[in-house]
Amino acid sequence: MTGRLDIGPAMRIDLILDLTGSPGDAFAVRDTFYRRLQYRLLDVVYGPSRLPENPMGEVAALPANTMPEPDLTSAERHEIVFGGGMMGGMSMARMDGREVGMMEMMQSGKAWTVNGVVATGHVMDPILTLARNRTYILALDNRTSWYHPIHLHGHSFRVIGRNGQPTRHKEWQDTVLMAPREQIEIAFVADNPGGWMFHCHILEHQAGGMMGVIQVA
Ligand SMILES: [Cu+2]
Repeated sequence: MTGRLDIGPAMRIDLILDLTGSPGDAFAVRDTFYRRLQYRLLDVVYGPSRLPENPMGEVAALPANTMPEPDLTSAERHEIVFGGGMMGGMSMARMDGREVGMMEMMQSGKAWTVNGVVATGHVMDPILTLARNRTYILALDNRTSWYHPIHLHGHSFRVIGRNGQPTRHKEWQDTVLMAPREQIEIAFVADNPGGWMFHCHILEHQAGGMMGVIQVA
Protein backbone atom coordinates (compact mmCIF):
# COMPACT_ATOMS: atom_id res chain seq x y z
CA MET A 1 0.00 0.00 0.00
CA THR A 2 1.26 3.46 -0.83
CA GLY A 3 -0.10 6.92 -0.39
CA ARG A 4 0.87 10.05 1.43
CA LEU A 5 -0.97 12.46 3.66
CA ASP A 6 0.56 15.71 4.89
CA ILE A 7 -0.61 16.79 8.31
CA GLY A 8 1.03 19.31 10.59
CA PRO A 9 0.92 19.69 14.36
CA ALA A 10 -2.69 20.10 15.60
CA MET A 11 -4.19 18.66 12.41
CA ARG A 12 -6.36 15.53 12.45
CA ILE A 13 -7.73 13.37 9.68
CA ASP A 14 -10.42 10.71 9.56
CA LEU A 15 -9.28 7.76 7.45
CA ILE A 16 -11.29 4.84 6.20
CA LEU A 17 -8.95 1.95 5.40
CA ASP A 18 -10.35 -0.51 2.88
CA LEU A 19 -8.19 -3.51 3.76
CA THR A 20 -7.81 -5.96 0.90
CA GLY A 21 -4.75 -7.98 1.94
CA SER A 22 -4.36 -11.57 3.12
CA PRO A 23 -3.84 -13.02 6.60
CA GLY A 24 -0.33 -12.24 7.82
CA ASP A 25 0.26 -9.33 5.45
CA ALA A 26 1.85 -6.30 7.04
CA PHE A 27 2.72 -2.81 6.03
CA ALA A 28 4.47 0.07 7.69
CA VAL A 29 3.19 3.57 8.25
CA ARG A 30 6.18 5.86 7.94
CA ASP A 31 6.71 9.54 8.59
CA THR A 32 8.74 10.62 5.56
CA PHE A 33 8.19 14.36 5.75
CA TYR A 34 11.82 15.13 6.56
CA ARG A 35 13.81 12.92 4.24
CA ARG A 36 16.75 12.55 6.62
CA LEU A 37 14.56 12.06 9.69
CA GLN A 38 12.26 9.37 8.38
CA TYR A 39 10.94 6.91 10.89
CA ARG A 40 8.52 4.03 11.17
CA LEU A 41 5.47 5.24 13.08
CA LEU A 42 3.63 1.92 13.30
CA ASP A 43 2.94 -1.36 11.52
CA VAL A 44 -0.49 -2.49 10.38
CA VAL A 45 -0.59 -6.29 10.50
CA TYR A 46 -3.41 -8.51 9.25
CA GLY A 47 -4.67 -11.11 11.73
CA PRO A 48 -4.77 -14.84 10.98
CA SER A 49 -8.33 -15.00 9.68
CA ARG A 50 -9.42 -13.94 6.25
CA LEU A 51 -11.42 -10.74 5.99
CA PRO A 52 -15.05 -10.97 4.95
CA GLU A 53 -15.71 -10.21 1.28
CA ASN A 54 -17.47 -6.97 1.99
CA PRO A 55 -16.00 -5.81 5.33
CA MET A 56 -17.48 -2.34 5.22
CA GLY A 57 -21.00 -3.55 4.51
CA GLU A 58 -23.40 -0.67 4.30
CA VAL A 59 -21.57 2.52 5.23
CA ALA A 60 -23.61 4.32 7.84
CA ALA A 61 -24.54 7.88 6.97
CA LEU A 62 -22.75 10.50 9.00
CA PRO A 63 -24.86 13.01 10.92
CA ALA A 64 -25.33 16.26 9.02
CA ASN A 65 -22.63 18.89 9.50
CA THR A 66 -23.91 21.69 11.73
CA MET A 67 -21.20 24.21 10.79
CA PRO A 68 -22.67 27.42 9.35
CA GLU A 69 -21.94 27.57 5.61
CA PRO A 70 -19.82 30.58 4.58
CA ASP A 71 -21.65 32.90 2.16
CA LEU A 72 -18.86 33.72 -0.28
CA THR A 73 -20.95 36.23 -2.25
CA SER A 74 -21.16 38.57 0.74
CA ALA A 75 -17.80 37.74 2.32
CA GLU A 76 -15.36 40.40 3.45
CA ARG A 77 -11.76 39.61 2.51
CA HIS A 78 -8.67 40.29 4.59
CA GLU A 79 -5.05 39.53 3.83
CA ILE A 80 -2.81 38.09 6.51
CA VAL A 81 0.91 37.96 5.78
CA PHE A 82 3.22 35.59 7.61
CA GLY A 83 6.84 36.72 7.56
CA GLY A 84 10.26 36.19 9.04
CA GLY A 85 12.63 33.30 9.54
CA MET A 86 15.87 32.53 7.76
CA MET A 87 15.68 33.19 3.99
CA GLY A 88 12.47 35.17 4.55
CA GLY A 89 13.95 38.39 3.19
CA MET A 90 12.40 40.43 6.00
CA SER A 91 14.26 43.57 7.06
CA MET A 92 12.07 45.34 9.63
CA ALA A 93 9.19 44.36 11.89
CA ARG A 94 7.09 45.93 14.61
CA MET A 95 7.82 44.64 18.11
CA ASP A 96 6.49 46.12 21.38
CA GLY A 97 5.32 49.21 19.51
CA ARG A 98 8.50 50.08 17.62
CA GLU A 99 10.33 49.16 14.44
CA VAL A 100 13.15 46.70 14.91
CA GLY A 101 15.55 44.87 12.61
CA MET A 102 15.93 41.13 12.28
CA MET A 103 19.06 41.16 14.46
CA GLU A 104 17.26 42.78 17.39
CA MET A 105 14.35 40.38 16.95
CA MET A 106 16.69 37.40 17.07
CA GLN A 107 18.38 38.73 20.21
CA SER A 108 14.93 38.74 21.86
CA GLY A 109 14.34 35.16 20.75
CA LYS A 110 11.90 36.24 18.05
CA ALA A 111 11.93 35.37 14.37
CA TRP A 112 8.39 35.55 12.98
CA THR A 113 5.68 38.09 12.18
CA VAL A 114 1.97 38.26 11.41
CA ASN A 115 1.14 41.30 9.27
CA GLY A 116 4.56 42.71 10.12
CA VAL A 117 4.09 42.44 13.89
CA VAL A 118 6.10 40.22 16.24
CA ALA A 119 3.89 38.89 19.03
CA THR A 120 5.61 39.24 22.40
CA GLY A 121 2.91 38.18 24.85
CA HIS A 122 -0.55 36.73 25.01
CA VAL A 123 -2.31 40.06 25.44
CA MET A 124 -2.23 42.01 22.21
CA ASP A 125 -4.31 44.24 19.97
CA PRO A 126 -6.40 42.18 17.56
CA ILE A 127 -5.09 41.89 14.01
CA LEU A 128 -8.74 41.80 12.91
CA THR A 129 -12.08 42.63 14.49
CA LEU A 130 -14.89 40.71 12.83
CA ALA A 131 -18.64 41.29 12.99
CA ARG A 132 -20.56 38.42 14.46
CA ASN A 133 -22.28 36.05 12.01
CA ARG A 134 -20.66 37.59 8.93
CA THR A 135 -18.66 35.52 6.46
CA TYR A 136 -14.98 36.31 6.11
CA ILE A 137 -12.34 35.18 3.68
CA LEU A 138 -8.82 35.30 5.05
CA ALA A 139 -6.13 35.31 2.38
CA LEU A 140 -3.10 33.79 4.07
CA ASP A 141 0.22 34.65 2.45
CA ASN A 142 3.24 32.66 3.61
CA ARG A 143 6.19 34.85 2.66
CA THR A 144 8.63 32.61 4.49
CA SER A 145 10.73 29.66 3.37
CA TRP A 146 9.19 27.38 6.00
CA TYR A 147 6.10 25.29 6.56
CA HIS A 148 3.53 26.64 9.01
CA PRO A 149 0.41 24.85 10.28
CA ILE A 150 -1.82 27.85 10.99
CA HIS A 151 -4.48 27.27 13.62
CA LEU A 152 -7.55 29.38 14.38
CA HIS A 153 -9.22 29.01 17.76
CA GLY A 154 -12.97 29.18 18.22
CA HIS A 155 -13.99 28.34 14.64
CA SER A 156 -13.63 25.82 11.87
CA PHE A 157 -13.10 27.13 8.35
CA ARG A 158 -13.25 25.90 4.81
CA VAL A 159 -10.00 25.88 2.84
CA ILE A 160 -11.30 27.35 -0.42
CA GLY A 161 -8.17 28.14 -2.43
CA ARG A 162 -4.48 27.39 -2.77
CA ASN A 163 -2.18 29.57 -4.88
CA GLY A 164 -5.12 31.07 -6.74
CA GLN A 165 -6.78 27.73 -7.53
CA PRO A 166 -10.03 26.66 -5.88
CA THR A 167 -9.71 23.53 -3.76
CA ARG A 168 -11.60 20.44 -4.83
CA HIS A 169 -13.23 19.57 -1.51
CA LYS A 170 -13.38 22.94 0.27
CA GLU A 171 -12.35 20.94 3.30
CA TRP A 172 -13.34 21.88 6.84
CA GLN A 173 -10.31 22.38 9.07
CA ASP A 174 -9.22 24.40 12.05
CA THR A 175 -5.54 24.18 11.12
CA VAL A 176 -4.14 24.53 7.62
CA LEU A 177 -0.61 23.57 6.62
CA MET A 178 0.99 26.29 4.49
CA ALA A 179 3.95 25.27 2.36
CA PRO A 180 6.82 27.75 1.89
CA ARG A 181 5.62 30.75 -0.19
CA GLU A 182 2.15 29.28 -0.44
CA GLN A 183 -1.00 31.41 -0.54
CA ILE A 184 -4.16 29.93 0.93
CA GLU A 185 -7.69 31.24 1.23
CA ILE A 186 -9.93 30.17 4.08
CA ALA A 187 -13.58 31.12 4.67
CA PHE A 188 -15.77 30.94 7.74
CA VAL A 189 -18.72 32.51 9.51
CA ALA A 190 -17.52 34.45 12.56
CA ASP A 191 -20.22 33.09 14.83
CA ASN A 192 -18.29 32.63 18.05
CA PRO A 193 -17.79 35.86 20.02
CA GLY A 194 -14.49 36.40 21.80
CA GLY A 195 -10.80 36.99 21.24
CA TRP A 196 -9.34 34.03 19.39
CA MET A 197 -5.71 33.08 18.93
CA PHE A 198 -4.60 32.69 15.33
CA HIS A 199 -1.13 31.21 15.30
CA CYS A 200 1.39 28.78 13.90
CA HIS A 201 1.04 25.46 15.69
CA ILE A 202 4.77 24.78 15.58
CA LEU A 203 5.07 26.12 19.10
CA GLU A 204 8.62 27.39 18.64
CA HIS A 205 7.28 29.59 15.84
CA GLN A 206 4.37 30.75 17.99
CA ALA A 207 6.71 31.64 20.86
CA GLY A 208 8.96 33.27 18.25
CA GLY A 209 6.25 35.77 17.33
CA MET A 210 3.94 34.03 14.85
CA MET A 211 0.60 34.64 16.51
CA GLY A 212 -2.20 37.15 16.58
CA VAL A 213 -5.66 37.63 17.99
CA ILE A 214 -8.82 37.73 15.91
CA GLN A 215 -11.64 39.44 17.76
CA VAL A 216 -15.24 38.50 17.02
CA ALA A 217 -17.43 41.29 18.38
CU1 LIG B 1 5.36 28.13 11.80
